[in-house]
Amino acid sequence: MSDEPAPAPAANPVIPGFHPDPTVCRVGEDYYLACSSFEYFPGIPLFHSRDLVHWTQIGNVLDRPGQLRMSPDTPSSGGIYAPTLRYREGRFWLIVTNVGPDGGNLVVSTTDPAGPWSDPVRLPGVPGIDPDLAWDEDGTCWCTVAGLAQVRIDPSTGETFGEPRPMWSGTPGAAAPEAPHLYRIGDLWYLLIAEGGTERGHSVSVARGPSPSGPFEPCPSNPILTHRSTTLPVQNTGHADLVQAPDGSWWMMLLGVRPQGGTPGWHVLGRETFLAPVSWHDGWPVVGRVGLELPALPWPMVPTAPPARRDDFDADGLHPGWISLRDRPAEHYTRTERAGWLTLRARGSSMDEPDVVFVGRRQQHLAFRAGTLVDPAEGTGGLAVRLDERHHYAVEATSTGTARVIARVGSLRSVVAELPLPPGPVVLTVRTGGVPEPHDSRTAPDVLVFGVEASDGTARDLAALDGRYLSTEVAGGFTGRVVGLYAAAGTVHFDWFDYGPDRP
Ligand code: 6LW
Repeated sequence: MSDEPAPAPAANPVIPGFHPDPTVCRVGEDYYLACSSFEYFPGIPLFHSRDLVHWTQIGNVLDRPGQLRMSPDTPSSGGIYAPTLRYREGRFWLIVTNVGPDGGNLVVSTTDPAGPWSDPVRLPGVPGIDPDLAWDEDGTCWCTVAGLAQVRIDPSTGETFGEPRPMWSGTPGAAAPEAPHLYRIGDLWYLLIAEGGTERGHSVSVARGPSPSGPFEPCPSNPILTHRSTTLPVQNTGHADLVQAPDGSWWMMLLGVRPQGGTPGWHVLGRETFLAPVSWHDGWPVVGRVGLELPALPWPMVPTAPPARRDDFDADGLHPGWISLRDRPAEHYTRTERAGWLTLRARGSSMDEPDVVFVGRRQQHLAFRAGTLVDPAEGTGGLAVRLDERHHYAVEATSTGTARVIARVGSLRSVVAELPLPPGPVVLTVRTGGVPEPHDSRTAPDVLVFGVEASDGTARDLAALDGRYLSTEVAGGFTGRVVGLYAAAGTVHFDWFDYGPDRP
């Protein structure tokens, strides 16, 4: 496996992999964007860009237990949903819902989006999910939520003023009016929403009115964006936010998916973040089809350094792209026990358990390759591709000298391959492999090939598993695949982890 860096993305999706519900704001020449993170900790990845195309993760908004506590009772696809990120008078504000025990809506703020962000201010008077923040000329802060309903709030104290009031809630008969974002544009207030549900029927609609509370008149050409009933490569387009560039042009960041294989089309990377240009006609925003190519930009691109393919675990702390399940206590995830290694100490006994010690990164490429050097002398652990507790594949090494591949699909769990190992550290690998012929309506989206490279030079593939079972169409939920390291028993040391696009 090479240390060659992966190329920075210059195509849609501009933030590939499980990065749904994008929310964006601009300050001067700088754009900032946040996404949902669900059961993973730290919560809410925060990105920076200078051109709306090249995004670099500069932190996570909820990165300490004082801001975000998720117990094993927070289900997968519970936790942190759909934030709104806004800037006002020198401060960044982010409002979000924690769905689960001890949850609810909360606000955090900062002067530096890279962090630290404040402790959360809770909003017990704000119901539901997908909260939005907008300030009018008098400084009144309007919070609009899925459903739709609206209430005035003080985001610095969490106080609400009056009861939430129902308002324009999308196209009559359309499912799930949600993801509201309210903007003052010119003399009018625009209310952008998603409707139709976050699956193939997803769409973006808009209404406008004279004040932040309406009354709102729907756009005659709603939905202004949907890919429903098409065979376009990007599907489920919706949950959008608008941003204006310094040159006055308007842009939309939205979520979409890339289904692969036969019917019904399986998407395995979760909902990804796409960029689309917006034009205005008769005072309404117009969005074209969202493709895999980049829209033409009226400014030069500002590429950023590509991410390193290998993490040697030599730096202090973990890169902000590393995510754990629900929490990351130092006694279970440590960099100090063996210098230059990541040490995981088991808690849950397998990837089936909600409290398993797991740390991974989002799968961001349809074809990828990953590997790790693991020392299993004191425990059992390995390399997993995870959708949730009930949908994951893994290759692991045991202290008793075995490598094995485990497949968990729904209520079925199986050891699908086993191999005796010579003593010592071992390289565990996973990559996407070719999908077997014939290609027809039942063709898999991809195949995941798990392998081992032992210290005596033996290298072999142990199992090739159908990727459809690690897709949202099979598992349900709101997330995508995460590739990472886990401990199932004892203490397990990892010297490095590689991840990158697979190139033939
Ligand atoms: C989110 C809702 C949605 O709260 O899915 O696609 C939900 N839109 O707005 C979870 O991401």
